[in-house]
Amino acid sequence: MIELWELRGQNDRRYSNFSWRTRMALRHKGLSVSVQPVLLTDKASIDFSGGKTVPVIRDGARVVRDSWQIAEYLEKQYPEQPSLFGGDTGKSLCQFVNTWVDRSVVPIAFQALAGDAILVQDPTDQPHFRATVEKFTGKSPEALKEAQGKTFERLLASVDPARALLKRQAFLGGDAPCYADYSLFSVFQWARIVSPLPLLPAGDALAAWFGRVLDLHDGHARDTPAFY
Ligand SMILES: N[C@@H](CCC(=O)N[C@@H](CS)C(=O)NCC(=O)O)C(=O)O
Repeated sequence: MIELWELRGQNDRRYSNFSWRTRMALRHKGLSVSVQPVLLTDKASIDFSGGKTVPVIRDGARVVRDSWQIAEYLEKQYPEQPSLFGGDTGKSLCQFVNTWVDRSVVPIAFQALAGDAILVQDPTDQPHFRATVEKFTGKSPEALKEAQGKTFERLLASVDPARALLKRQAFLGGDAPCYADYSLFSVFQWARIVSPLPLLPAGDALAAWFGRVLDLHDGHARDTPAFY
């Protein structure tokens, strides 16, 4: 059985967006998982990985960290299970989407959600997170929360290329989901888990797609502590 290390917050909230990419990839592959929740500041528990971030997986003797590296590992190690990428061309395009999400979407989402995220974290983790937020944004979580309305607008505008595609097809992967769907999904799942203010307006093509991804794999992603 594969073990997955991910973050836990108050009331068992599993709020790591990168870990949701891995959770969905593992489900997509139909692999059994044993989840090991850790605190953001509990670096000792993931020391064996050689890094300081989650997700981390251990599959027998193999330890892999970084959500993209994990996706590549799963695709290579379990080729007989449903494909995450759909071949070499699909893999390149999934990597493009993953990088677009990391570089163009996550930085805005971080500003949009930091003010709420700190409130659902374990109190032990809050000073570390506050310092991270101030280092990367130059603002406090409370100041970011005050600007949340405007930042939500920027976030929704940043994902317009995905919206345009999802008006025409069910998933970024086409009729069925691929890893690109999980990359983008992780941002909206993060919002749903940490923020009481719904991010996607009803009627947005992304809202319908988000609902479809929540329903995948027996509603795996729906079935987690979240605000809506
Ligand atoms: N590129 C990494 C990023 C992982 C990452 O930044 N994870 C966050 C949680 S969502 C983390 O563990 N941060 C540690 C910290 O802030 O101390 C991946 O894709 O796995």
